[in-house]
Amino acid sequence: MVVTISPPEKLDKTTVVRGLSCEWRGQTTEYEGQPVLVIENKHCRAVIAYQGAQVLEFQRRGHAPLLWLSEASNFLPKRAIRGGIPLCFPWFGQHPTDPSILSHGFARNLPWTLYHVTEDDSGHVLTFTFRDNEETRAIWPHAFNAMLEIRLGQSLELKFSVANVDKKPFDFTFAFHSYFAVDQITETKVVGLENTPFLDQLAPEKGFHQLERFPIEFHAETDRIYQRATGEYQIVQEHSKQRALIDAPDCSSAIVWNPWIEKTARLGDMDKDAWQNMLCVECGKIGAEVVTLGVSKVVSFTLTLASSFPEESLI
Ligand code: TA6
Repeated sequence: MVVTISPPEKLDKTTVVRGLSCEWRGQTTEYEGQPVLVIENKHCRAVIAYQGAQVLEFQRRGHAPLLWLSEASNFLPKRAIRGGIPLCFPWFGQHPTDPSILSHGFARNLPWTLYHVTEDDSGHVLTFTFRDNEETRAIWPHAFNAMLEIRLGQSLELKFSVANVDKKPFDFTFAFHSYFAVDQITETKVVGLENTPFLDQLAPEKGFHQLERFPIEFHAETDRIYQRATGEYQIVQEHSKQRALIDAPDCSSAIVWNPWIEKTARLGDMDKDAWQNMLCVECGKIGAEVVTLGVSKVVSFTLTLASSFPEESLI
């Protein structure tokens, strides 16, 4: 049975949304000033920040946490939260024309609205919305509606949609900037990007001509952009049997990032050794794979993440 619930206007600290086994924790110390929503159902537990509609935590019952969240992240309003799944939109990386403007766009820095929630036996679907406003138009002069549907069940599914409500077409790039929890980065591999051309952001002069025939291993700072990628990857850990399965069929760009020691120290919102337990495998449309959206057109991109053991397959 599907139950559709429109969240109450005013939520105080412990409001239980009718019919939903979730609890609004509001301004608890736990996430230092950032309002978050904690959802618990028979399949999983998840935490979502209203800022950026950012999934901060996801854990399937009986599994280890899938996502990594920096214990040193700041949760100040409008500051990017380090961890979970930030949504980079409407540009990935540096601003197209002005490098002094926010890296990775503004969607992750601003509050989204919880539009509605559905609940059925397979879990919950939370729908968040975000639309252009004076602040966004000042740095990106376009009218748009964005929506993020987050399905919380045995797997975590995100569907990001953008509608062009402007009078002219516009271009954007975007990425699901997912942070995965790993036991030890030096004993972790990424499978699925073999023989895919990549740009090493640490040696951009080499261009998109680099290829690797084997799964990616980590022995130093890694920051790579892949194009014409399949969208289907696995994170495999030597000791833990648990794998992370990633499926983003509409995303032909992939980014693989680990800041290692020095960059971690420079970032300032990660503990000194935290680089050993996190890995970003991101999916989107970036660089030359920019999206051009016509007037009154809508485009959607999906991402499905799951933790899985070899004997199980979810995707
Ligand atoms: O996705 C990889 C990357 O672009 C890296 O170059 C690194 O800067 C990372 O994103 C983090 O960016 P942020 O703006 O969150 O500090």
